[in-house]
Amino acid sequence: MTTETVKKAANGLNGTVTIPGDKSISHRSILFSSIAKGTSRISGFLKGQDCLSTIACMKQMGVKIEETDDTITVYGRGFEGLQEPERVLDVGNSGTTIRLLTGLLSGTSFYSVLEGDDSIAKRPMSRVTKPLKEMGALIDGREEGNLTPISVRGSELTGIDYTSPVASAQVKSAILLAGLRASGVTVVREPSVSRDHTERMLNAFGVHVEQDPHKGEVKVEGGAELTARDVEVPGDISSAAFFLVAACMTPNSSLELKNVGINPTRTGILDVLEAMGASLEIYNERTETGEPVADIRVTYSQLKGTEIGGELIPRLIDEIPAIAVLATQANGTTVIKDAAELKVKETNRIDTMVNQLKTLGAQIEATDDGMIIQGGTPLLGGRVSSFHDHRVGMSLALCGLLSDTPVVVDEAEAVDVSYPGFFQELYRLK
Ligand code: SPQ
Repeated sequence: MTTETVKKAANGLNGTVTIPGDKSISHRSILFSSIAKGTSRISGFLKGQDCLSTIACMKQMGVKIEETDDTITVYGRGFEGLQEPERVLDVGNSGTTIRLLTGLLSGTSFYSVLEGDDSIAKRPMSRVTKPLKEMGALIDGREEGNLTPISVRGSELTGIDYTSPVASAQVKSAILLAGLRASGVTVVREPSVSRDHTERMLNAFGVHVEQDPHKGEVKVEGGAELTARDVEVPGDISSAAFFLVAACMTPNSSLELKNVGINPTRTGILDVLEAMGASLEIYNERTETGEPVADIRVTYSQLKGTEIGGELIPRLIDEIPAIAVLATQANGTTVIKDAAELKVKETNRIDTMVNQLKTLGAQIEATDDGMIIQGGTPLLGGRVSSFHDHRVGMSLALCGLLSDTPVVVDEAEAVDVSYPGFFQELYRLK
């Protein structure tokens, strides 16, 4: 177990941070280039544990993938080029890997088994296995296919018209990946629009995905083939979030965040920061492999509490732990609702954040679908744990920037899942 100690940043945080590659887009770049025909070169790839798990799984299926310091080269041989893995596919801590792979494996001609770590063993899989079974997929697992290990025997699939009860990019993507191998058309509808990296990247690989964001609907036709192409992965706004929050709440701070993905399905945190009165400048806007990217300047200012819910939630779901920390420092109360999905992440992020923040002096209460945070509360030093949840670990670390005595974060190695080098970067900016 690794422990990190974060001390007060009396002079604020200042400097430039180049944001590491987007985790969601990095996963998809490996999956899609593996089933495409031809060679794809991926730059800006996030070498976090989760994305390395996706690479390891695809290699087990016979895909040749070469890694150098700044490029990943994938030699795709088409969907038919995938081979039956000899051993269980280990997804580590990655929900994205297991959910998207289950969809992709459903339409193969072979047998495979997926499992991961203790956290993956608790995360619900029926949200993807249920619709996939409706398409004809032969899937099993504990609790009738809800829990790992998950076995998939590849089979003939038929397109479906599926209305998902949750706004989830993992559900949508798993069904679309199966839809590529199914006969007929596959339609996925969701209550509000989740991140659309799968749709954008499939389009970039030559597959026509029809999107109607007003209806929350996407459509793909079976049989479409992917053509290899080079991919530039933008920086992850979910990683930038920790520095956005750090600068907003630590007096004397001003940070320049370079290379931040600003896909509108992910920028809920920017909307919230603006509503709270943050000082943000977004500039140098450009597009990389169909994804909007920009640089952001963020400067300390006194913020006010806000209410977060509804369609905003899928656009900032992974940033809620960091927003909860920020809300302790705003004037007034912040209410986060409609976020029950937080309960099925790497940990139950409502309970973990509420319990851990309370030990640091925060006035925060859990609700059924979110939390209520009283602002203007001084944070205290103390010992907390990430509970093996990368976003919890990084969010709690930010509290140490303000507390008079240090915040000690146990199980700090969890951050390697999405942001290797996070603590070094945080210490460098003081
Ligand atoms: O991959 P994993 O473990 O599910 O990662 C998380 C995270 O915090 O990094 C969630 F725990 O991000 C998900 C995100 O919450 C990544 C993701 C994707 O790449 O498609 C989509 C979201 O999950 P969901 O369940 O809403 O589809």
